Amino acid sequence: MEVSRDHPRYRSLATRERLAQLNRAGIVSTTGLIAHGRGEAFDYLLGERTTPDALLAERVAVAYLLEARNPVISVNGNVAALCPEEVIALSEAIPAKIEVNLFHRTEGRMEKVIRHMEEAGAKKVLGRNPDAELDGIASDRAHCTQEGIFSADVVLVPLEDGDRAEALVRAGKIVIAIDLNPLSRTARAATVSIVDEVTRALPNMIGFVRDLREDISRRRRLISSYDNRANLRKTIKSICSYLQTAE
Ligand code: PTJ
Repeated sequence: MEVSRDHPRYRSLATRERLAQLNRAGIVSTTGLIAHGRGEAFDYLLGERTTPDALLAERVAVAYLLEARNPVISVNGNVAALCPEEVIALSEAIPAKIEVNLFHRTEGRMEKVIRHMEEAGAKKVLGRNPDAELDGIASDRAHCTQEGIFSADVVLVPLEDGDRAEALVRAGKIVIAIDLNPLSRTARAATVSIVDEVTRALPNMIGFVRDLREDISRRRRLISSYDNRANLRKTIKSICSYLQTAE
């Protein structure tokens, strides 16, 4: 379906259309469409903007990624569909590895999502040959690579399910979530919870890499002074005050 550029909700409709197309192509799962709708609802409640609390979390997340020994960006169907170029740009800026890890995993879908990332310009995408398994995950998401997620010290997980976020934390990793729902299990479990839309969060983070790359002491100050629980509480308060002022 062609979406008119004059429509007041053009961006939202065009994104939905893209996700629907990539669902037909086997890249986005059907439940990925439902997850997107939930994300849109939370984004409305946030005023469809990046809050100051999200900006702080994005800065702290970049500080962690720059400090990491083996940082990995985990990519699922929705993320591959929404922002492949931004994932690649962030992975090159840090630098961090990219690994595809799917909730609804089939060999065919893994190949399609990995190829989609490669066609967008990714030079190396992990996930084709999983040789390790994370403990404590009932789903196929446990399969991962030794080189990537399994040995990572910092993992960025945009649009994650709660089980794997908790398992990654239990495995001793720093987990950075991007999730529009500040009440989700993922947001509660993560070390840094970025409550922002993924296509707004990643460009901000790419900008922060430039600011923080040379400034080690500022990075460490950001990390040591950050309180994720307090930041999530502020986000929930900003949703409440936005709702009170919205007409
Ligand atoms: O591609 P697969 O098979 O790995 O499946 C991916 C999904 C997203 C279906 C899977 O990871 C899943 O079921 O996730 P959940 O548990 O529905 O969680 C997704 C979270 O991401 C929800 O809390 C949504 O509010 C949030 N979300 C949805 N769209 C966005 C978002 N957060 C940031 N930006 C978005 N665009």
